[in-house]
Amino acid sequence: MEIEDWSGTAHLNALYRQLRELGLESNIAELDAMGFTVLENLLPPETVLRARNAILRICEERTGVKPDLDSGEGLEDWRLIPYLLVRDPVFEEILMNEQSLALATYLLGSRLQLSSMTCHLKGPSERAQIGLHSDTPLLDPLPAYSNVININYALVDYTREGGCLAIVPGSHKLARAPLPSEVSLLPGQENPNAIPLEIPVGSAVIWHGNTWHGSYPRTIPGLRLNLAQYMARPWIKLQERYGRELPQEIIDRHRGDARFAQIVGLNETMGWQEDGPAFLNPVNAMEPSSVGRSDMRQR
Ligand SMILES: O=C(O)CCC(=O)C(=O)O
Ligand SMILES: [Fe+2]
Repeated sequence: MEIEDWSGTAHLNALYRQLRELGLESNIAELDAMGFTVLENLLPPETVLRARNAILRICEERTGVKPDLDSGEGLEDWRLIPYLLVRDPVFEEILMNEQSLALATYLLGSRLQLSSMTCHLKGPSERAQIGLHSDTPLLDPLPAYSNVININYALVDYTREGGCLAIVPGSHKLARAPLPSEVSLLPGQENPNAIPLEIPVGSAVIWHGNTWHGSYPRTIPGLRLNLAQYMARPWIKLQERYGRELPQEIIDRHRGDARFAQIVGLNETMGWQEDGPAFLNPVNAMEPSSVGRSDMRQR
């Protein structure tokens, strides 16, 4: 059927038409029914390579150790490498991917924001699992709609023995986080409803904020690299500091891009101080060149 400008779905009509044009209608059906969907081969190999190199470089800068991609030497557990957006332009490119953003917007609404961009860098270990959990913080029961979402980019081929992402299909409808007895992905104790996402490098998995997920231990040599682009409705507390904390050179690179400004919270109106919000106090208005250095000057 044709999607028209119906008033009852005013927030959805244009987005639905965009999703259809992008060929993503079955992905939204999968998100609604199963709580997750896969976009195969979304990132070109050259982008994957740049992201991978950047993560290993950042890991070395922060920890003094650069684990070996092929052998895994230097990392016998998993380690979170956070706050990637500000450390290499390749992450800005991935953030603005049209397909994944369209699906994220379907789940979170047009005012979605980036909460964090991290890598769960995993080396060989029998025990280094990330147990099953839901990414929605501090809500019990969980609401039917998504308050947060995650886009998990495979920066190496994902296999079960390689420590790939695990998901429990349909768990978004349970409206609760897993019990301690349901979280394990370790051999012999695995939640029987969990499935491995065995997908080629460059693919992305997107899930509803309630969906139970985690990742298996890596039992073969080498590293498992992901890129977790965690996004939230704007009233959820964000994990990393963007907005006016972003380096000026990143702001300059995206000058005039209203969508980027929205996603990294350059127009964030909350968090004012004694002078109150600028939209109530024109004295606070600043030059456009200071976009991103102030919370509310762009209105
Ligand atoms: O290891 C993984 O890929 C899962 C990461 C995860 O739980 C998350 O990004 O919320
Ligand atoms: Fe998670």
